[in-house]
Amino acid sequence: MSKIIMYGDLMSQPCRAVAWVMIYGNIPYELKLLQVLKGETRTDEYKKINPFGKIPTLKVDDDRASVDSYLDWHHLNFRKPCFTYFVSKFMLPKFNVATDPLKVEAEAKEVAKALHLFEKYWLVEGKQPFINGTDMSLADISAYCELLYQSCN
Ligand SMILES: N[C@@H](CCC(=O)N[C@@H](CS)C(=O)NCC(=O)O)C(=O)O
Repeated sequence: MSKIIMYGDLMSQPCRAVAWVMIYGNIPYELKLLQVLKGETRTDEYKKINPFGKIPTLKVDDDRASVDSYLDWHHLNFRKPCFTYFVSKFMLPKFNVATDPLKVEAEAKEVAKALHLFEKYWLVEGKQPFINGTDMSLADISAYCELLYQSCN
């Protein structure tokens, strides 16, 4: 396996967590420093490496990397908007709880945004059928399960 490259800033908690794993695990890695406070995570150049402009980013020579990356992204960026909308649109009305139509409309827009990002980045503009390219994984099924209940009524 080639050396892991980590793009990060050690003032970031998630970056320090990864650095600790490297140190304690004696895993050779190269740190490419990016300073968040100088906006170095927001440049077009860095967004070619991580389109979300976040650190840490790990470059690893491993088939599981895209699955792990997706699952990290999934919970706050895909599941959260899908689940929030599902609760307002389908669950609350079943229990006769009043919902604010404007809020539900805003939540539907968040689902649409998440879907757009999902297709654009994780399915590479829809050019690949699965998140890791060719094989279905937990990442794809996790996304599918969130989408499936969007068609409940
Ligand atoms: N691992 C998570 C969170 C990582 C995170 O929150 N990183 C912060 C630094 S602690 C960051 O990249 N901030 C830069 C920015 O938002 O421009 C992700 O990739 O979404």
